[in-house]
Amino acid sequence: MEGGGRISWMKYGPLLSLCVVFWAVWFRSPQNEGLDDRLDTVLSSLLRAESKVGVNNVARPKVAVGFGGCVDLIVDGVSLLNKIDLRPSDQPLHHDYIENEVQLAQSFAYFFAPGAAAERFVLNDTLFSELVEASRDLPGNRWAVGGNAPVMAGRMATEGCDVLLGGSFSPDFNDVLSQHITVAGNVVEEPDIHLILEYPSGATWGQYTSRRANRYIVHSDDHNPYLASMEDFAEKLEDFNPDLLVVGGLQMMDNFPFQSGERAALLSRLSDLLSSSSPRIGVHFEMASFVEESIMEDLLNYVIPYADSLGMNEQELPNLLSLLKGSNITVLSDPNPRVATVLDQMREVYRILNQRHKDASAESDANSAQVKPLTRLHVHTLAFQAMIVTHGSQWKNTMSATAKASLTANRHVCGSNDIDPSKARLIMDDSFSVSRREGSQRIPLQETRPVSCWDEDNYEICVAPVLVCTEVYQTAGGGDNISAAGLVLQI
Ligand SMILES: *[C@@H]1O[C@H](CO)[C@@H](O)[C@H](O)[C@H]1NC(C)=O
Ligand SMILES: *[C@@H]1O[C@H](CO)[C@@H](O)[C@H](O)[C@H]1NC(C)=O
Ligand SMILES: CC(=O)N[C@H]1CO[C@H](CO)[C@@H](O)[C@@H]1O
Repeated sequence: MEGGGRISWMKYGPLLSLCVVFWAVWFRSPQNEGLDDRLDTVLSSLLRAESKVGVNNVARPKVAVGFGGCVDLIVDGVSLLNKIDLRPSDQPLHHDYIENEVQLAQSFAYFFAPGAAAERFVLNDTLFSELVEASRDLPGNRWAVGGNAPVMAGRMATEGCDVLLGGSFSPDFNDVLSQHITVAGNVVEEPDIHLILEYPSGATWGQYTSRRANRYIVHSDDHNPYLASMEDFAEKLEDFNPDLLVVGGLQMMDNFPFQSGERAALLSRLSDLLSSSSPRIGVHFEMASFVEESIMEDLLNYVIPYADSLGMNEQELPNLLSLLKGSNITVLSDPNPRVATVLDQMREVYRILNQRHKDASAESDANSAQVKPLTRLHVHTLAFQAMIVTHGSQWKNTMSATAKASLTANRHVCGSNDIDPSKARLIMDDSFSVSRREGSQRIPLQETRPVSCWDEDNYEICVAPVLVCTEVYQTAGGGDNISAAGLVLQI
């Protein structure tokens, strides 16, 4: 597919240069002012939508979040590869996991050019340590609390929740967590390290140029795949009595060399935990970059049937959908999908999962494990946020939550709580079609009411444009911050 990409570049190169010139001229013209006004209006309208409802700060909502966590070492991806002298591979290839440098170069090249988020297990300890060592003294590197669960927990604590966090951390890790977070799990001496190779839009590595900012993550965890904190978490859960239970971080089990049956046993234990929690408690599952087909099957059996709510990005949505339709995993999808495409995929995931729920409930008797219908689906993309929420379900304030998710995307990627319109850009079109079906309604993007919500079937859909950050501080952890921010207004 890369070959195809190059050919079209050659063919359309001259046309493209012309467009770039136009673009540059246009941006220097007075029209630019109109554009700035528009952005300012969208920003102030989103802020207004976000502040319409607040988190209840008196009785702080209680959220339990599992599992695991790590220390993120964040580096500029291309600088790291250059430092270890890894030459760009002329064979971009997908690998389920990474065993050597050649595979790393091929896998990185595969995702870097389109700018698609990816996360891979490194089976080779020597290679992983070499990468970490090389990153330690790379200029501009940063260490941060990482892992889906701690990031979501952190965001929720910041937004006014009390959090029970399931994970095994080192003592100094515990010290940097918010005072509103209580940890359930063991203490470990050596935390797992995740190496985050960030790259901005337009970065080059040999013959490759990235089409959007994103990151490629490598890890080689010893602790996280075993969900070691689960028992302690389950025990503390009863007393904690949360309003919401959030599960993430399960991708650390993807392609991990488990003993036979080990993973299924862990996930089966998790499914007991989820199904035995009070039906009153909402359960949210945050998807991630999964490539192993059997673990996706396990998720469909052990986790997703017990979740009321799912969160995912534009790569994870088509991946889940294709599996639900009986096809193979999709490793790479369009990193900049249109609204209509995403909404159609969301409707289908919603329909199939709820049909499965109906079938499962019809088969089982009243005493069997409590499977739940899907009542909330949140998809975060670079250009927009989209949510489906079932009418009459427990989820409140969908419009404001979508606005908050959208603002959080900019806050996270720019690394600042205050949004600077001069570092933002609207990339969603002036109007969008609600479906790819012919004759579908088009909805204009109104600057003064940027979040569009409408009813369909038995649910409401809301779509909000993202003020895409143009001076990227960090993309990793974005989905977790965004998902968590959306959830806090809905409980
Ligand atoms: C693991 O990585 C090291 C360092 O890059 C390399 O020398 C070794 O050949 C790799 N092992 C395997 C099994 O590929
Ligand atoms: C889909 O998966 C099956 C079974 O794992 C495999 O044999 C087949 O080659 C895959 N097809 C594609 C198009 O990747
Ligand atoms: C860059 C950014 O704002 N990310 C935030 C995501 O959430 C974690 C946990 O709350 C924060 O520490 C990060 O600052």
